[in-house]
Amino acid sequence: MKSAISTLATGLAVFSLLSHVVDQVSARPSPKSSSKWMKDSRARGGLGGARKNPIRLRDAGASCSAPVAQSIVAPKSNVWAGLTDAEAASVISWLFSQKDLNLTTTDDAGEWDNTVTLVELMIPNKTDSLAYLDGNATAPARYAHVQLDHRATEEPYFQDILVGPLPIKNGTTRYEPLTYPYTRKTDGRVRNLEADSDSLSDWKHNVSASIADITLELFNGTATGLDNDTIDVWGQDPYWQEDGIVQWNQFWGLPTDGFDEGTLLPLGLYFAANFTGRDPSKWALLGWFYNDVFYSSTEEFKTAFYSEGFEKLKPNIGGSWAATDQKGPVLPLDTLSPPMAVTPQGSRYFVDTEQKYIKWMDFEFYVAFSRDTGMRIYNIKYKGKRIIYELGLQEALAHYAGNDPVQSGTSYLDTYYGFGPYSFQLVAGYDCPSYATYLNSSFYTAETTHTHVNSICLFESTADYPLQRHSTSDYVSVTKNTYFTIRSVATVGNYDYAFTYSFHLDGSVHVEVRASGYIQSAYWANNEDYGFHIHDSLSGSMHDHVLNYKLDMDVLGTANTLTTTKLVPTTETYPWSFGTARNTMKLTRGQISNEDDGKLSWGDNSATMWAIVNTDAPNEFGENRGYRIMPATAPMHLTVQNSTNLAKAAQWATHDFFVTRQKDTEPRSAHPANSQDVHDPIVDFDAFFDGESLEQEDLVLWFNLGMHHVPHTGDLPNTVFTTAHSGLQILPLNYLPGDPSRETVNMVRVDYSGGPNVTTVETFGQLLPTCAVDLAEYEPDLHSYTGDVVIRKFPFDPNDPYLETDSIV
Ligand SMILES: *[C@@H]1O[C@H](CO)[C@@H](O)[C@H](O)[C@H]1NC(C)=O
Ligand SMILES: *[C@@H]1O[C@H](CO)[C@@H](O)[C@H](O)[C@H]1NC(C)=O
Ligand SMILES: *[C@@H]1O[C@H](CO)[C@@H](O)[C@H](O)[C@H]1NC(C)=O
Ligand SMILES: *[C@@H]1O[C@H](CO)[C@@H](O)[C@H](O)[C@H]1NC(C)=O
Ligand SMILES: *[C@@H]1O[C@H](CO)[C@@H](O)[C@H](O)[C@H]1NC(C)=O
Ligand SMILES: *[C@@H]1O[C@H](CO)[C@@H](O)[C@H](O)[C@H]1NC(C)=O
Ligand SMILES: *[C@@H]1O[C@H](CO)[C@@H](O)[C@H](O)[C@H]1NC(C)=O
Ligand SMILES: *[C@@H]1O[C@H](CO)[C@@H](O)[C@H](O)[C@H]1NC(C)=O
Ligand SMILES: *[C@@H]1O[C@H](CO)[C@@H](O)[C@H](O)[C@H]1NC(C)=O
Ligand SMILES: *[C@@H]1O[C@H](CO)[C@@H](O)[C@H](O)[C@H]1NC(C)=O
Ligand SMILES: *[C@@H]1O[C@H](CO)[C@@H](O)[C@H](O)[C@H]1NC(C)=O
Ligand SMILES: [Cu+2]
Repeated sequence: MKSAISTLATGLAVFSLLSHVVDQVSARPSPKSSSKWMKDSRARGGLGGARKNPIRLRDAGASCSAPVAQSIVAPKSNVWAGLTDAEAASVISWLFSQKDLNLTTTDDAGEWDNTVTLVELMIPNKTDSLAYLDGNATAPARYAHVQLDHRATEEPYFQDILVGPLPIKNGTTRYEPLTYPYTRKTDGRVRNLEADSDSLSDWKHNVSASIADITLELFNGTATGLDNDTIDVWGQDPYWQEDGIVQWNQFWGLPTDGFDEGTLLPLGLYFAANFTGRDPSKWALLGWFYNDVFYSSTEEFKTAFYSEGFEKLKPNIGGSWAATDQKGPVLPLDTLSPPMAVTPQGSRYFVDTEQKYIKWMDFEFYVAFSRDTGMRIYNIKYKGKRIIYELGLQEALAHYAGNDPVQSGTSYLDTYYGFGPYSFQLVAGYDCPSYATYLNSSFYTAETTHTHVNSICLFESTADYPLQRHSTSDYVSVTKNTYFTIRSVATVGNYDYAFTYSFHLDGSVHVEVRASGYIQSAYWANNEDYGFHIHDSLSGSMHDHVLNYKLDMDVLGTANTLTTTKLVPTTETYPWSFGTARNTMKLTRGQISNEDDGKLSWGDNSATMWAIVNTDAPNEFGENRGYRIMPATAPMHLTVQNSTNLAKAAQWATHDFFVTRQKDTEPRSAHPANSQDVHDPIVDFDAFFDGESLEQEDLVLWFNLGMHHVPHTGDLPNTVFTTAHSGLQILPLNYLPGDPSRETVNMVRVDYSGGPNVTTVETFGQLLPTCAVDLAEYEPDLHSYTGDVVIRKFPFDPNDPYLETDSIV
C-alpha cells in the first residue's frame, strides 16, 4: 500500500510539469494541489482535514453559462483542412481553360463528355507536414487533387491529377497525373464502368417493359422508367468483371408510405445484363432467375410463366412493419422526459473553428474531411507529445451472400459513393447532446461546393459509471468519468454509419463505429443457409461489414516497434516447488520485425497484448514506453476467402489488422474506384507488404472494425446502433509513471475514520454549480434543420450561396 502511494506521488510530480500548458490556456483557477493527501495518507487513518466550503462560481439563482466552446488559436495551421472557396474556384476555372482536357460542365454533360468529378486538397506528405509541425519549415505547398471523368472516348476512365502549387498562377501552375499514392502505375487512371449508366438504366427499363404483363400479375406494378413506376430495378455492385461486364438485377417494391423501406421489398425476380462496351445495341440479356430456376431467355421465362403449375410467389409489400415512427402501446412513464445532461459552467474544451483544431484537457488534435472517407483526425497530441499522426476510415465494405445472384454478387465498397457527401447535418439532442459544439463539412460536386452545416459534433460527457473508486473502513475515494467525443454520421444508401472518436482521462483514445438504418434484405426462397426468415417473403440477407482504418502512431518519435506480450500456459518447476511441476502461466515477449509477418490476428482468447513502443526510450524500470491497441468488441475480418466479387480490390479485409512501414507513397489502403477493376485495382493493399524491416521504423497500423450481420426480426424496421457496434481502444502501456486520471479535480474522498460519522469530505477544487439551468436552451429548434449550403464555383459566385435539401453527388 505504502509503496504504491509513493510511486503515485512521483507520478503526480511529473504530471504537474507536463500539464503546464493546460494552466496557461485555462481561464479558471488552478486546481488545488492534492499532494496534501499523499503526505497525510502515509500514516494510515490519518486522512483528516478541515471540511472545505465548496467554491461557488456565481450567485444561486443566476443563470448558467451558455454551452459554447472556449475559443483558442491553433498553434499551427491545419495543413489537412480543405481548399478555401477561392482556391477551389480558381482551380476549376483553370481546369476549364486547359483546352487539352476538353471539359464540359456537369450540368451540360452527356455520356460522351469529359467532366470534373472531384476538386479537393491533396493531403500533404507526412514528411513535409512533420517538418512544419515539429520544426521551423514553412507549411507544405498546397496542391489540388482533381478527379476527371474522361468519357469522350471508347474506353472511358477516371483519372486522378494534381494541380498546383496553389495559388493558381498563369504560367507556373501545372497539372500532372497523380501516380505516387497508387500501387498500379497507370497515370492515375482507372476504367469507368459507369460511363453509360443512363443508357443502362434505359436498357433495363426496356427489359422490364418487355415483361410488364408478368410484373403486373406478380407484383401489381411496372418499371418502365416513368414517374408513375410502382416497382424498381437495381442490382449488384461491383459488376462481374470476369467475362465482359455483367450485372444481375432484381425487381424491388417502391415505398408508398413516405418511408425509405425500398431495400426491404425485394420481389424475387432477377435478370442479367451483359453491357460490355459502349454500344447499347450490342448489350445482351443473359437470362432470368425466379424461385431457384434459371431461364436463359425472356421467351423461355414467359413460356414457363404461362405454363400450368408455375408457382407464383408472394411479393413483399411495404407497410407499418417497415416504417420507423413510434407504434405500439406507450411504455410505462415513457412520455416523461428521460434524464438529460447539462453543462452548467459552460464548455470545458477549446475549439479553433477556422482551423478545426480542438483541445480538451491534455489532448489536442486537428480535424480533416474528405469526399471519400469523411472525417479524419490528425496530429493527436497527449500531454504535449504526438501519439497519433493520423487516424481515420479508409474504406468500408458490405459483402453479401445468397442463393440468388444479386445478393451473392453484392460487395459494396462504399468510398465509391463517398462518406463525405452523405455526412449530413446532425440532429441536436439525438445524434449528439443538445449542448454539443458543431463544425461544418464541405465537399465538391458538379462545379459547386456543398457544405453540410453542423455535420461534425464535439462534446464532453460524464459516463454513468466512475473512472476510479476504492473504499476502506476509513474512507471512500471515487472519480468522475468524464470524456470528450467527436462524431459524424454518414448515410450511405440504406445504412447510417456513426463514427465516434473519444478521448479519456486515463490517456486512452477509443474508436467506434455503429450501424443503423435499413438492411438490404433478400427475397425468401430456398435460402435458409443465407439468413433468417424475418417477414412474409423476406430473408435478413447475411453480410459482413468490414471497415478499414488507418492508425499512424508516433510514440515518442517516429521510430517505433510493434511488440507482443503474450500470456501462455506453462508447466514450470521452481526452486521452491519441492521438485513438483506446477501448471501455471507466464508471459512471452516478442515483436513483429518484418512486413512479411505484418498480416495479423488479434489472437485466441485475447491473450496477446499488442503495443506500439519506442524501444530506444524505456521508462525508469527498463520497460518500453508505448501505447497498446486492443479491440473493444469482438474483432473481425471478412469471412469470405478470395472473394469472387472483390478479387484483389479489398485485400485489407483478409485479417484483423496489419502493420506496414509508413510511406508517402502508401497514404491509403484503398481507392474509391477499386470496384471498377477488381482484378487489377489501382491500390492493391497486398503490394504494401514487400519485406521491409519494421524495427524502430515509422509504423502504420491498418485495423478493421465491423460486424458479421445476420439480420433478425429485431432489424425491422431498422438495425439499431446499440448492437451493431464495433470498437478499438488505444491506451497507454507503461507510457506514464502512473494513472494520469489522478490529475482531475473531479474526484472526492469521504472520510469517516472508522466511526459512524463523516469527518471530512475532501474535494480538490472543483467548482460546484449553483446556477439556474434554463432547459429551454437545451431544446434545439429542429425546425432550423438546414439542407446543403451550396456555393457555385464555375462561374464563382461566393456571395450567392443557396440552400438545397434534395442534395448531392
Ligand atoms: C471533346 O469532347 C467532345 C464531347 O464533349 C467530343 O465530341 C470531342 O471529340 C472531344 N475532342 C477531342 C479532341 O477529344
Ligand atoms: C510526396 O511524396 C511522393 C513520394 O515520395 C513524391 O513523389 C511527391 O512529389 C511528394 N509530394 C510533394 C508535394 O512533395
Ligand atoms: C527553430 O528555430 C529556432 C529559432 O531560430 C531554433 O532555436 C530551433 O532550434 C529551430 N528548431 C528546429 C527544429 O529547427
Ligand atoms: C489566367 O489567364 C486567363 C486567360 O489569359 C485569364 O482569364 C485569367 O484571369 C488568368 N488567371 C489568373 C489567376 O491570373
Ligand atoms: C429502349 O427501347 C427503345 C424503344 O424500342 C429504343 O429506342 C432504345 O434505344 C432502347 N434503349 C436502349 C438503351 O437500348
Ligand atoms: C395495385 O396497384 C394499384 C396502384 O398502382 C392500387 O391502386 C391497387 O389497389 C393495387 N391492387 C392490389 C390488389 O394491391
Ligand atoms: C404511367 O404513365 C404513362 C404515361 O403517362 C401511361 O401511359 C401509363 O398508363 C401509366 N401507367 C400506370 C400504371 O398508371
Ligand atoms: C459479354 O459480352 C462480351 C462482349 O460481347 C463477351 O466477350 C462476353 O463473353 C459476354 N459475357 C457473358 C457472360 O456472356
Ligand atoms: C457553417 O456554415 C454556415 C452556413 O454557411 C455558417 O453560417 C456557419 O457559421 C458555419 N459554422 C461553422 C462552425 O463554421
Ligand atoms: C485463397 O488464395 C490463397 C492464395 O492464392 C490460397 O492459398 C487459398 O487456398 C485460397 N483459399 C480459398 C478458400 O480459395
Ligand atoms: C454522529 O452524528 C450524530 C448526528 O449529528 C450525533 O448525534 C452523534 O453524536 C455523532 N457521533 C459521533 C461518534 O460523533
Ligand atoms: Cu448490416
